Amino acid sequence: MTTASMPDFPTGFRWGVSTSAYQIEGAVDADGRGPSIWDTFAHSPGRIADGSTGDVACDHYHRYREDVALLAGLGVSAYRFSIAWPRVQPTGAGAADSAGLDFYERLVDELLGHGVDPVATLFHWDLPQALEDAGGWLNRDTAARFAEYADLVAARLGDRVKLWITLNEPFVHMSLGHGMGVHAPGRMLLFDAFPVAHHQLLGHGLAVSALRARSSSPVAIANNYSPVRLAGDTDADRAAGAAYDALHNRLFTDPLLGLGYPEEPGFDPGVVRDGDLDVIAAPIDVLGVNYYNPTGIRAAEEGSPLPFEIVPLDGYPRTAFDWPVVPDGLRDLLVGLRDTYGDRLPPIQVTESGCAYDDVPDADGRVDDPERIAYLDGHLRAVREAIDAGVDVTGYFVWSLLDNWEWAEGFTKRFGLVHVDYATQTRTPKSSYAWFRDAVVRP
Ligand code: IFM
Repeated sequence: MTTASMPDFPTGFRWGVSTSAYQIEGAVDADGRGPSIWDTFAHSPGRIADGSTGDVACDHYHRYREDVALLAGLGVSAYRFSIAWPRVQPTGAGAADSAGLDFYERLVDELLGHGVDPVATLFHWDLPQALEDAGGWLNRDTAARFAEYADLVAARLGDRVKLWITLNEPFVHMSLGHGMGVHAPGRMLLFDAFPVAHHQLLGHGLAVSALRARSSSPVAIANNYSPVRLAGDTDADRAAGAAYDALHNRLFTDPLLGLGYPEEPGFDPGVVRDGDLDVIAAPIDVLGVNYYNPTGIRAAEEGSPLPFEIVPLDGYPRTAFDWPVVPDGLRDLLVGLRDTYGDRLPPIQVTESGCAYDDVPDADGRVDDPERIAYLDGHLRAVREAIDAGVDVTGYFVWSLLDNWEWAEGFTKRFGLVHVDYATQTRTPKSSYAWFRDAVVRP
C-alpha cells in the first residue's frame, strides 16, 4: 500500500463506480422480465465455474436503495449501471414493459436525489433470448432492434440520464461469447464471429441517433483495451503484435472514429453494406475505456489457426484472476489512443478499472484489501500521468461497487469496494471503499 498522497485531478473530474445488470440485479422473473442469453447460458450445466447463476446475484433489484446509500457514502459523483434489455422488451421487440422501465426510473431518481449522476449502459451482454433465437448479433436485424430499444429507454429516462453508453465491451462479447464460446451465447465461431462486431457497431450507430432524438445528454461507448507487450523481437513477433492490436484494440475503435475497419488480412467482417460505416462513425461525445491489463504476444507456431500466440507476462504482481497488475499499461494505452487517433479522439472516461482479490471478512467482520488500494493507487497515478502528457481524460469509474456475479467465474471473483456475503446479502465496505472516498474522491 502506498503512503504518498494522491495527486489532484482537474476540477469537475468525474469519479464513479460501475456495475452491470445481470451481475448484480437478480430478480430475473420480476415484473415481466424476459429471459436473456445469460439466463440460458448460466443454467446450462458446466458453463459456470461454481455452477451458480445470476438468478439472485446481489439482489440489487430489491436492495437498490441500500446500494445507492453506499454510493452516496462513497462520495462519487456518478454511477455507471446497465439496463437489462429483457426488462424493457422481454422478447427484444415491441412496446416497452412499463414495470421494467419503472425499476430504472426509481433507480435514476434515487441517484439524483443523492446527487449522483446516472450513467446508463444500454447493452452489457444480456441479449433477450428471443433475439438470440433469431440469430442474435449474427443477424443484422438485431442492430435495428437495439436502436428501437434505445429509443424506448430514452423516451422514459432521456431527461435524467447524464451520460449514455451504448455498448459495453463489444470486443469481449464478440470474442468470448461468439468466438470462443466461454461466455453467452456460447458460440465457437473463431474468426467467423466478425459479423457480430459489425452488427454491434451498426446497432451502436443507430442507437446514437435514437438517443440524440430524445436526449441532450452526451453519448459514449465503452470499449475494452489491452495494449500489446511483445514477448519477442523478431519480425514475426511484431507482425503478431500488430495483428492482435488490430483485433483487440482497433477493430471497434477505427470504424467508430471514421477510419473504417483495420486492413489486416482476415479482419473483414464481410457483411458491410453501403452507408454502414457512416452510421457507425456518428460522432460520440466520450470514449469509454475499460482497462485491466496488457497482453503478452508472440508469433504463433506453424499451423496455428490464429496469427498470434498469447503468453503470460512475467514479473508483475497478479490478481486472483491471475491477471498481471500493470498500471503503466493504462498510461501507455491512454497516450497511445491520443497518438493514434489525434483530433478524431473525443474526451476519454475510464469506464472500468479494477481487480479481483480473495477478500474475506476478519473475525471482527472487517474486510481489509490492501492489494486493491495499491492497484487503484497505481492506476490513478497512471491516469494522472496521461493527463499530464496532454490526454483529455475526464472521468474514472472503479469496477466495481459491489462484489458480484463474474460471468463464467460465477461468484468466485470479488471485484467490489464493498464485500457481499451472498448467503445473507450483507454489504460490508472494504478498506478500499474508505481509501477511495478519503484519498481520491475527497467529497
Ligand atoms: O465483470 C466484468 C465486466 O462485466 C466487464 N468488464 C470486465 C469486468 C471484470 O471481468
